[in-house]
Amino acid sequence: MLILHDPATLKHATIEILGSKVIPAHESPDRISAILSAIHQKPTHHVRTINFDPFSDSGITLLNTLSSTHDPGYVEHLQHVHAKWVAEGLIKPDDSVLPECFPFPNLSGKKSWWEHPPKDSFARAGFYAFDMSTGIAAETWEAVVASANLAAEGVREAIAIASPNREDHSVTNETSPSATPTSHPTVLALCRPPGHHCDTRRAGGYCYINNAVVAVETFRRLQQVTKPHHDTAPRIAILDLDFHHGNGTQEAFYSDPHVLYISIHGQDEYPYYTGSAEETGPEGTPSAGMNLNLPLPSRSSLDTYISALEIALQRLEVFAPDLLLVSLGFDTFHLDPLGGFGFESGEDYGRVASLVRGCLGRVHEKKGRSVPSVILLEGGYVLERLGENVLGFLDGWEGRKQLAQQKGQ
Ligand code: SP5
Ligand code: ZN
Repeated sequence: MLILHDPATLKHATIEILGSKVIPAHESPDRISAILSAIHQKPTHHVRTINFDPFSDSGITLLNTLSSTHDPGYVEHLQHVHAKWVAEGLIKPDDSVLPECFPFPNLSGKKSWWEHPPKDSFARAGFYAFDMSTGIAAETWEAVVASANLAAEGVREAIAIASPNREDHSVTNETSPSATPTSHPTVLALCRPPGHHCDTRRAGGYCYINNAVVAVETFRRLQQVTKPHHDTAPRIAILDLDFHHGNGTQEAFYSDPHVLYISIHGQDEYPYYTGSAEETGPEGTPSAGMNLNLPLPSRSSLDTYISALEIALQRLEVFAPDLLLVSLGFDTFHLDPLGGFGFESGEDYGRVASLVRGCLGRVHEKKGRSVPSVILLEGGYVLERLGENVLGFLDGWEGRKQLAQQKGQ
C-alpha cells in the first residue's frame, strides 16, 4: 500500500491538561516514529516522504483549501498565536498556548458572542478551542499544514491509482484495468496532528484542522476541474473508526446531503456532547439519514464491535460512494489510556480491515469501478503496540494474514 508521510508532522509537541494534571500530550511525535519503524520492516509497503512547501503550487492550493473550508480568523490564529504570545511576554518560546475560558451558552449575555473573537489573548485562545488538550507550540502550525497536506495528497494519489491511464489524476467513471477487488486503490496518510474532533473554527481533542474536510474539498475540486458539467455531485462516505466520536467531522457535514458520515465509538466518552444514535442528520432535509452514529459501551468485545461494523458496512454498501475516507484511530486497543474496546492484536485490526475491504469489493461490483479510499490517521496512544496494530490493519486490508511469528515486530 502507498503510505504518505511528512517529517514535519513530528515537529508538533505540546502539553495537555488531563486528570487535573499538566502533562506532555498523549498525542506525541513518537506515535509516527513507532508506525514508521514497524512499516520499514515490511517491504510490502511503500512509504513516500513528502516535504510540505507552503510556497509550491500544491502548498498554495492547500492553504487556499484551508481558508475556504475553515474560519479564516481561526486559521490565522493557529498560524500566528504562538509568536504573538511570545512577543507579548505571555509565554516563553518553548511553552504552548493553552486556553483557560471557553464561550458558554447563556440566556442573559450578548447574543452575538460567536461573531467576533474577544480582544483578550487568553480569551481568544478559548474562543478558538473547546478543550485543553490542544496546545499550540512554536512548530504546531508547520505540523498542522503538513498533516492536512497529506490528506489532500492522499486523495490525489488514490485517484491516480484508481485511474492509472490518466496522467491528470482526474476523477473518472471508467473501469480501470488494475482496479480489481484484489488491488484496491487505497492510500494511508500518516496525518499528525489528527483531525476529526475539530470543526472548522475550534481546536479540540488534539485536532487543529479537520483533515477529512480537507480531503473532501480536494476531491470536489478535482471533480470540478475534470467534470465541470457533471450534474451529480460526487458521493463521499466517511467511516470513522477512532474510539472517540468525530464530532468535528460530523458537524462539518451534518447538513451536506452528499456526504455520509458513519462512526463507531465509545458511548458517553469524550467528546461527551455528540455521538448519540439520535443524530441522524437534520430532519426534513436532503441530509436526513446521512449521519449514522453507532455508540458502544467502553470495553465492548470485538464481536460486539464487528456487529456494529456490519451495520455500518451495510449502509456504506447501499450508499455506494465515489470516495471513501476512513478516519482510523487505534485508541480502540484494549490497553489504550484514552479509550478501549476489545482489540487485542494486529490481527483484530486486520479482521476489521478485511470486512471494510469486502464491502468495497461489493461496491466495486455494483458500480463497475473501484472506489478510491484514503485512510486518515486519527488517534491511538499505546506506543509499544501502535506499529503492529497499523501493520495488522494493512495486512487485513490487503488480504494478507499476519503470521503469528511476525507479531510484535
Ligand atoms: C484524536 C483523539 O483520539 N483525540 C482524543 C482526545 C481525548 N482527550 C480526553 C480524553 C479523556 C479521557 N478520559 C479518561 C478515559 C479513561 N478510560
Ligand atoms: Zn480518539
